[in-house]
Amino acid sequence: MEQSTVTAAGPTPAERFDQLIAAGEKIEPRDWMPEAYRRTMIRQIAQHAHSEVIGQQPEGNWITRAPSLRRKAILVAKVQDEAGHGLYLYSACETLGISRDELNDLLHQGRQKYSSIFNYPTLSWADVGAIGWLVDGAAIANQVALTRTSYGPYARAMVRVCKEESFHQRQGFEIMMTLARGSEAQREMAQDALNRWWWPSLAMLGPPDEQSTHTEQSMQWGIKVETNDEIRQKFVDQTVPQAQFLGLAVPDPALAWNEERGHWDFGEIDWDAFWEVVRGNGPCNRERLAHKVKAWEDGAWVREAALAHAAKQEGRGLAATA
Ligand code: BYC
Repeated sequence: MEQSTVTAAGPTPAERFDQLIAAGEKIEPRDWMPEAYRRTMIRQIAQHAHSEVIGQQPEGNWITRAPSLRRKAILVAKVQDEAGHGLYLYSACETLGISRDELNDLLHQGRQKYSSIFNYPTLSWADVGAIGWLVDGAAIANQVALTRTSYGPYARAMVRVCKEESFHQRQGFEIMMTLARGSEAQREMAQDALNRWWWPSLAMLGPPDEQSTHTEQSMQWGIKVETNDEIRQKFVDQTVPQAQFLGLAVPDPALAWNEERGHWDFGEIDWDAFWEVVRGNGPCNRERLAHKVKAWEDGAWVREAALAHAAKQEGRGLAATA
């Protein structure tokens, strides 16, 4: 039988990439991707991983002073979860061809960012509640959207992270509820924490769409499936009724239900203050980064010992199979 000589040329790697994006399918590490897509993914996943790791510090500050054994056990578990999220995310980032050591170096040299929100101090126990309720709440609003992001390893990491973040958000809300229903001093502490964390939590979702440098391209590539402003609106809509339930006042005189839009209207965010924090001039930027670098340096002997142990085990395994 005569062999067919028709060898239909398949799509080029670039066409295949566009087809996968258009079909809403995932890009996997083995797939060809434009260099700018790879760079954007590394930037965003690294920033996310660094945020999870540095994000341990503000709440970690209260582990030794948690008001009961139960609260302490919950907080230790929550902070450990955040470290775990950082580890999944560094692994996802490594699939793009960059090592964890390189990512740490970039953070320590100030060449990669972490979220603005972790540059504020935790002044009272109520801040632990406010972080769980508002910061984890905002993070979930963003991350639920990211479960549909186009890069497979990142999307899958987000599914798992979101499950844990939902629990974190509930434990924060429960702390706030206990304080809001407690003594007058406790209620004031909860209100004070809401006053200080509300605006930074809204800003953490990124600059307004018209000032966002990456949104347009990231939407085209399916990296982002919702814009910063869309996610911010969702977060406000779901959080305002929760504040009302707690009997606490959202610190925004412009906050009003808009019947026509079916959304809460809210006031102007102070974007100059946000950019100051992003540029490194927030209340705790220097302290957070210095602590991170010190922890990395102090842990060098542990990493060296683990590597030496792994090499020894491998040597033994080889000897046994020889
Ligand atoms: N802070 O064009 P845009 C957690 C930068 S941790 C600092 O909108 P993009 C938790 C942005 O990088 C979870 N910088 O950017 C842990 C860009 O500058 P570069 C944290 C910010 O990437 C422990 C420039 O502004 N979540 O839940 O399209 C305890 C223009 O912005 C920030 C994530 O990391 C900011 N807030 O969109 C408790 C989510 N916002 O890079 C809780 C993953 C913007 O060009 N990240 N910038 O120099 C994302 O989804 C997106 O990167 C963003 C920004 C929505 C944040």
